[in-house]
Amino acid sequence: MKTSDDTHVLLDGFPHYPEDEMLRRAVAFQESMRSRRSVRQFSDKPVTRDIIEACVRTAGSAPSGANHQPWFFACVGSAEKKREIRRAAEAEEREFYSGRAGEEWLDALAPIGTDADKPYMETAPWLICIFAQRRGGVREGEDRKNYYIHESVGIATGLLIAACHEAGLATLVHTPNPMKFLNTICDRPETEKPFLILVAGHPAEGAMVPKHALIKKPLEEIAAFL
Ligand code: IYR
Repeated sequence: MKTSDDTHVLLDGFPHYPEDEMLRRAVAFQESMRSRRSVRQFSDKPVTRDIIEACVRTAGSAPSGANHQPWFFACVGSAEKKREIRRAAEAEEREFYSGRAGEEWLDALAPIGTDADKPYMETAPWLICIFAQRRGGVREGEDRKNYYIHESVGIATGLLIAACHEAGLATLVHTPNPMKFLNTICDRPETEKPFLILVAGHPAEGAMVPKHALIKKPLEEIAAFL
């Protein structure tokens, strides 16, 4: 085992719980996440920036390839920018729904009931535009190759969604394709690839969710213990 030296420190602050407490916490988190839904009807009720900042800090704590943290979260709250993003996204979505998607894909989406109209992109208080960085490094200004970029940004996004849910924020993963317009609107360099948009806010009163999304595979179907 490593001992403390110039490059390592002792694992500090890691929580240790009695076994019954471990199970209680695991089940409590599972219960909490069980009420997470992808929401497509948002309220315009504001959400303060400090709540979003805390959630993004959680996302930024994710493990990543060589700890390069190859992500950037452009948190868009300005009405004009949200409108610009909605316009550009809807233009792509119109192409998608009117042919680009193909029959099989549209068939798979039918039970969710989505279409090219995305009014919630303006109604929701925040659009968190997530970018993946091909190059970077640990320290500001570094220009090194990044590794496992999609895995890393995917993990960070998962933590962000969980953090939002814990804070009482509804979210929607939105991926218009292509999303290159986000670089211009969010003022991000060409070397960054838009990963997805996370819509965040309070759900609208009376918001509906598709029954299809309530079907979750049982443990036996998603896991094996070998
Ligand atoms: N981006 C489109 C289409 C879409 C695709 C998948 I896969 C979904 O799970 C949901 C929607 C849209 O947002 O409508």
